[in-house]
Amino acid sequence: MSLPRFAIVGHPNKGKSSIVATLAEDDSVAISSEPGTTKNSRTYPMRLDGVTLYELIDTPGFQRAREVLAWLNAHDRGAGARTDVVREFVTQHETVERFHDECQLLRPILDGAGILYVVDGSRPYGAEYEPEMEVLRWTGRPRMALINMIGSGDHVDEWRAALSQFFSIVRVFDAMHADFDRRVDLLRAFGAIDEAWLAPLNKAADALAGERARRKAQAASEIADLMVEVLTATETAELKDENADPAVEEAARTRLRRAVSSREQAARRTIQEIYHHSGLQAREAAASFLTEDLFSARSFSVFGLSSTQLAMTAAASGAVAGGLVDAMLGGASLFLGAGIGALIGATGALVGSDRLAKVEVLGQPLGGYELRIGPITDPNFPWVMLGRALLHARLVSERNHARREALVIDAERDEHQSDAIEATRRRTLDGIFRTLRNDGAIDRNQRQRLMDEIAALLQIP
Ligand SMILES: Nc1nc2c(ncn2[C@@H]2O[C@H](COP(=O)(O)OP(=O)(O)OP(=O)(O)O)[C@@H](O)[C@H]2O)c(=O)[nH]1
Ligand SMILES: [Mg+2]
Repeated sequence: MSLPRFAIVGHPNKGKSSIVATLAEDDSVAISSEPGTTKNSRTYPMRLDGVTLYELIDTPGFQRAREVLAWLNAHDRGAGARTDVVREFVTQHETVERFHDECQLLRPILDGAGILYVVDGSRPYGAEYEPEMEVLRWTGRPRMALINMIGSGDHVDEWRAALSQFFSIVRVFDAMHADFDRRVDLLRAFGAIDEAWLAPLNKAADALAGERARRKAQAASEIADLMVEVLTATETAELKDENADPAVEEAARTRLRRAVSSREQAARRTIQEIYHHSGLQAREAAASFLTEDLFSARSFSVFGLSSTQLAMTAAASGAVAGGLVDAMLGGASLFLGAGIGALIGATGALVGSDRLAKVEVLGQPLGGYELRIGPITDPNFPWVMLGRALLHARLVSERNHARREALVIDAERDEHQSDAIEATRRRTLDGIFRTLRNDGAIDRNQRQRLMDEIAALLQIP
């Protein structure tokens, strides 16, 4: 079975590379508003589990289509020989600088790639595109036209009329926003114009659908691991005697906060890798809620539960007594939600760090004393952690690989995001969080339930 290969061709600066990035799920493809960004053809495979499903070939834009067409016409030997004439053109001009771009884009087509011709439907159609389409017709290869919408104008109808003179299939395809279903549709449509690729492209479409479900399960599993680890995290420090040393305690507290934050970062990287967005880390915006310090009052107010919901969840799951025990043991208050409310004015302030985590001084079997900080007992902490992880995973899963701007989320108007979690789910999760906090572990069934609840909350199809 031959591997489906597509050459993405067209005028310079019309979104060819953006379409390659989208269809190959590759966020490393060079894209810019500067015409002539792509200088040479390059193949990007779409791989799943080490198997290549199809290949996309990014190409430079046409520069001298009119001259190429004139040459082809001058050498015409009838319809049956046109592919050969195009091949002769490329062979004779491959080292000629002025036809560099044309040879680069025609070569993969002559070598068997299908054609995806890209135009910008937000700009008017013009006769200057005709030589390009005519040259492509001369190759005799299966071809489809894609109308990409870069700006706000709408010239789709005139484009459709012109393109259908040269292409049997014409589609509007938004390079930057095409979601999963649109991409799969496009693959299946191409299968319809090239019989040899019908089976492999349908297989690729099915593999992508399976992959989507697998990624969601992987993301939920990673977030479940994150929750288990951060809710049981502790730090220890040696003490000179049985009296807690405030400086030692503060240092240990800082280490605990840092450890939890870096575990969160690691989970984000894992999720970005799952969704083929490894390049995203470098593009995280500074002024985003996702980069807000995990322990800041603002982070707690945006992602956590409101004090009312915190109290109701605890009451509903019979945790009031437990909460009071927590409060006595660890100094955390069940109603800290209310305290956080009061802190919100002080943006950037860390949530009452003296109340955040359990503090114990432990005698050591071989003598001496140890200070232990953690686990974090603040009842809102799991909701903040979960809320941040869910939002990040959702944004990453939806993100198109042609986007080059930072991952930003303005959640300012969306306070207490965890309040939106449905009551029964919240009760289930609350039970799991409390087990983790109190026992330092959960059993396999609870781990599975935690993962299932997270998968349901991810809102990823
Ligand atoms: N808003 C919007 N912008 C787009 C879309 N597709 C491409 N662009 C932008 O258009 C510009 C050109 O995109 P590229 O994908 O680099 O275009 P190209 O055809 O590969 O360009 P060359 O390699 O220079 O021929 C970039 O700034 C893209 O971000 C789209 O669907 N919507
Ligand atoms: Mg390009």
